[in-house]
Amino acid sequence: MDHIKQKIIEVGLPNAKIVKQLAKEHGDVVTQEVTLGQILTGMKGVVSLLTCTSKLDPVEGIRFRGYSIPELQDLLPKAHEGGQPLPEGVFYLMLTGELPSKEDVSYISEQWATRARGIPSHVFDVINALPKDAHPMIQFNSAILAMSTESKFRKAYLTGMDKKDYWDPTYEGVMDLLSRLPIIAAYIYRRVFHDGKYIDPDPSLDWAGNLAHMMGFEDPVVKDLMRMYMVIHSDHEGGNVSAHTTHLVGSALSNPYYAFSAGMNGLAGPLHGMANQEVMHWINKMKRDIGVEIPTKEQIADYAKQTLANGQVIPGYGHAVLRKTDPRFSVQLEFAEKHAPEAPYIQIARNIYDVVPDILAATGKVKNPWPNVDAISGSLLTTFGIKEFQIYTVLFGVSRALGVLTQLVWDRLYGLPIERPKSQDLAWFKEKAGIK
Ligand code: CMX
Repeated sequence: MDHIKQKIIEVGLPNAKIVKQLAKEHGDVVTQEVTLGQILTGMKGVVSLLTCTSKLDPVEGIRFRGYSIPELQDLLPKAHEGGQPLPEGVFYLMLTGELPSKEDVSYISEQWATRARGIPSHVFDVINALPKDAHPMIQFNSAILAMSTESKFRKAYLTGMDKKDYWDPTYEGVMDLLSRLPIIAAYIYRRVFHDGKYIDPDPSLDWAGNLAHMMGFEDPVVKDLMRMYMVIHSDHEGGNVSAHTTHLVGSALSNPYYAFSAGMNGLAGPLHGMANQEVMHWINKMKRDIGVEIPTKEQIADYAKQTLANGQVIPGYGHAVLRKTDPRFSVQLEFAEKHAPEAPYIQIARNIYDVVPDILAATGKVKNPWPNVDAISGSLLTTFGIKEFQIYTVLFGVSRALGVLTQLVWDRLYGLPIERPKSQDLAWFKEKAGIK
């Protein structure tokens, strides 16, 4: 048995026992009261999920199995001295709860390079059947669904396996899926934006370095940017739309491809993962409307106020949980300051950061006026040559797979049941509020 599976068994089975014990012997413990307001504003703050891969603190930001992003930059193995951590490392950490060695990370890189070879040809036929101008997320999500013909979970399930072993074929499917996503993403990118001139994977490269290579980027800085992008977007605990959807659909024992593609349909919403594209739309429209290359802070402030007056959101700002600048924003700004501080889009992103929080705070209703991960990711990618912003959410999706699919393995290890919250009609809400 592969050593990662062995590790999952060692760590996972005792925890799975505890989860069962909690549900059975402590099921009547009251954890919190839920208000009408919470139910009607998207269940914010209502603890209703068990997720161990990462935890989001409103002020401090995300921690992966207890480690902050700066800590991970120190502790995870890198492709080269002084570079960014490898996404293989954060995957290992989320999956096993332990920091990986260099060998663990190389093992995962090799596993993914080998498994990537198995994409059936009909997956590319499905992509090619779509119009080239279909949004890349439509192409990406369709390809993921088309790959579910390969589901090892489905095959194992049909043989009538014991439910305590569900996690095993789920893990196999997750490893297959993760290995193939960069190829699918790069294929869509080259199909849509580079006349279908495809570039073969280089099996000697790491997962994210290979993605940059297959997209057509050989600059070591771009490869490092891709590694950072893949690490920081990988997970944001369990309640965000892409994670929660993957979990919910997976709770019906749908195979990992079904569950993940459902999550990706949620990521494609402009309030979630497609905000990175929306930010670039907003910036470019502002440049066009004002007629300058780099709007001043005053021009940005006026434009932001106009956006709000038009009843629109300022993309890249605000968050359902965070109440401070997102550390995923800060780490990207740091990268930009190091490699391209004077690039026009970096100057614009910095100027927006200087003026927009005060404007949002002044509305009195925005709970978090600070930038989230999407406020600068597009500006950074554009600066380094990945200018086609319709691909940004696909890249987010490739990264998010690391977290939500790890969560799915753990859902199956814990034996979590089908999810089924209760709904009520308006009469129930009125009665609770004492409205006649
Ligand atoms: N611009 C304008 N208004 C905003 C705003 C923003 N950036 N962020 C919040 N608001 C508004 C909300 O629309 C809401 O208005 P109404 O009361 O009129 O409906 C009010 O402020 C209160 O909202 P909130 O409780 O602060 O925020 P929510 O938890 O409801 O929503 C989010 C969170 C992210 C959807 C919201 O901040 C937003 O729309 N931001 C812009 C889109 C964005 O960047 N999304 C990416 C988030 C990160 C990710 O998931 O990838």
